[in-house]
Amino acid sequence: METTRLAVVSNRLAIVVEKGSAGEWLIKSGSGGLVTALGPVLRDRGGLWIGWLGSNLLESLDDQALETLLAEGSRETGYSLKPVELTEEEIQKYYFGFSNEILWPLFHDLPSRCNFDPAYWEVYERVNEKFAGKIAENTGEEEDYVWVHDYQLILVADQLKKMGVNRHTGFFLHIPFPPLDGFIRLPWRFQILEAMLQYDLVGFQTVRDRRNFLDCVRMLIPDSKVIGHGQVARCLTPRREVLVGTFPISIDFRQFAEIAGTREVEDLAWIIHANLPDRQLILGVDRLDYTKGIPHRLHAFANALERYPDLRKHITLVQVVVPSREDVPEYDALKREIERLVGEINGRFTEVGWTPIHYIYRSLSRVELLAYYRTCEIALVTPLKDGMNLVAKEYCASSIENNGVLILSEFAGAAAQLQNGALLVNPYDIKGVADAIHEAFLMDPETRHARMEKMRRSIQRNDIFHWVNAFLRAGIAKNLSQFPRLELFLPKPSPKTEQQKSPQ
Ligand code: ADQ
Repeated sequence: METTRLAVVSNRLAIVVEKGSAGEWLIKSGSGGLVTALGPVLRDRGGLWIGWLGSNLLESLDDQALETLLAEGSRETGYSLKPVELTEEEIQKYYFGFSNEILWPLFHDLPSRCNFDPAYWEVYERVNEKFAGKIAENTGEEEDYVWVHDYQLILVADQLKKMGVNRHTGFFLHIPFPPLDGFIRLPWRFQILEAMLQYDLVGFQTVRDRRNFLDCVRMLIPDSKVIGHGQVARCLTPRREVLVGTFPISIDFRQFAEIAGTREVEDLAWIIHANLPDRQLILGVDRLDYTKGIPHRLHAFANALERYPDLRKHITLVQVVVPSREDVPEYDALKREIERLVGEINGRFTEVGWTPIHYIYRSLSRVELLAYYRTCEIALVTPLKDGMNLVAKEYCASSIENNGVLILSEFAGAAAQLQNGALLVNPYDIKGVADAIHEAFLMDPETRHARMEKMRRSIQRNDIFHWVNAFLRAGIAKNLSQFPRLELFLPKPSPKTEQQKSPQ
């Protein structure tokens, strides 16, 4: 296992290329959890990252200048970077089209938002073939393990086979996998399902997602069966044997906890609270996306202010929205809806010295983000559906005094792991979320401490490095022993959310 080289393939490359103030090109390492986790692994065993540079700005760069930039990037990251170039049409139809207008809403159980434009499929296939070509050029059958990431690249293993190229392959889906009823609406359902079965290992975030996938295989592929019930099972179809596993992604817990404890974060956390004094702060942090349930959350917050007058003047919602896909009309409409609701709620409830919602629309620096995590007494993480949701885990890791309360959607992948410490809510249940806000507001320090400690322990044990090792152990070493059984979350009736116990 130790000698196998790793080739990571994702839509975006692990670096960001930007233009500096003097018009020069600058290269920076990507900052997401995946880059942090895979960086050391790629450096240690040697490896490469294949992906799109994510920018059309590069059209103005000649080949020689691009080579120099990538060589510089490789020196900085410690592994090779192999860019896949996409044309404008490919970006529109493969990325904005098939990936973001079909797979994204369908896999998040929002089929009414899908635009099943037939022109998208052809380009999705073509771009996946392009990625497969890049893999074929840069890797070998014996020495490399090819680890493909996410819904943009489902067809890569299939395309490799169509080219007659044999590779050891693994695939990880970062977003949810839908139940059969949703999945079968996809006009290309058989192609997508068959393509997923061309990998040697397919990984999902949760037991729920894997179960949905296996249900689809059982129902749509005759004579298929599943052997084993643990974290990694074998799926047998008449033509293939594929390992199918559950690997909940995580964060670099230690790094978050360490940075949260620095002087810089502490000072900023203090300044934030000093400017919003004598109240508890509830934090919402989301990329601008309709799956994150931001309007539902704002309605729930207004409902809480209306039904629980003790919250007024004693609580402020800090809602941070990170700009994303802004040139897509649907996202622009969502932004306007959020801003209208924030204005309406502030207009309705503001009193002298207190504005209920503090709204921020921009990307935050790491220090700012951690200062908000650290200083807010409550986090409100209520996506309508989410593969995992790293914000929930980052909030807990940064709560180094164990005094934060996490209110978490039942439909976030993180709910299965954090169900013993978080207040779980159904994001569609406006009154239920409002009740949870009030419960969090009143929660005594001992209960907060006990709940947060449980969650932090679990995230620390199952951090991002554990995730990488588990996937590679199953994928490369094919070692299926010692994988614990993972938890599934199922809602139960709770006395706290019974309608008659809360004010009307
Ligand atoms: P995302 O949908 O992007 O990821 P999430 O898991 O919440 O969602 O991660 C968001 C990331 O952005 C976090 O790491 C967070 O620190 C960062 N971020 C948030 N707000 C920020 C801000 N204001 N400024 C700067 N950075 C900010 C997809 C899936 C998820 C899955 C991940 C990983 O949709 O379900 O958890 O992949 O697999």
